[in-house]
Amino acid sequence: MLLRIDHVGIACHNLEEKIEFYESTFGLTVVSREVNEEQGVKEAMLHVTDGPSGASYVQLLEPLHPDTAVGKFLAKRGEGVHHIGYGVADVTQALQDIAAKGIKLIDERPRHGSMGASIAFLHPKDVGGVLTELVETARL
Ligand code: MC0
Repeated sequence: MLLRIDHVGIACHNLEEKIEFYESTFGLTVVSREVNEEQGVKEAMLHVTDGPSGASYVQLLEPLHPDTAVGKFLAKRGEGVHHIGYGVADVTQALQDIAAKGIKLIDERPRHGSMGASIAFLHPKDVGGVLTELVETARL
């Protein structure tokens, strides 16, 4: 069901500073920047590698307001890994299959994600404390 690690989502206070860190330390390149009002984030995708089932990225996330998923996470835990995003071929089908195993979904239906992807989150309480995202890459 899981094709690859699509991205690692990292919560930060200052997106521009963190982009500069990942560029200068690891030589990564920003391939997309977006503001996602629904998710309450300003984010950047930095390309890591391409594999047979698609690309992998580091996703840097700065909250738009304190009262957002990432804002609350930063207040409670500080900067660090916020979620793992796995690539799937069909996010609606994957959600159905995972729900049938009794795992709590945050999203019953896919939402709009970075770079036109369809995304859905699974609750961290049912995934060993890991906020888990399913990502169906946009078709070109
Ligand atoms: C909260 N918890 C986490 C967590 N966030 N555990 C692991 N990883 C995280 N990132 C835990 C808390 O520690 C707490 O545990 C419990 O979940 C409830 O947390 P809360 O602070 O009371 O917050 P809630 O319940 O209001 O919301 C938590 C929840 C929320 C995960 C449901 O953050 C959510 O819906 N997230 C999905 C959307 C999201 O994260 N969007 C931002 C990225 P205790 O033990 O204290 O009860 S958007 C994105 O990434 C898009 C743009 C994309 O990829 O394309």
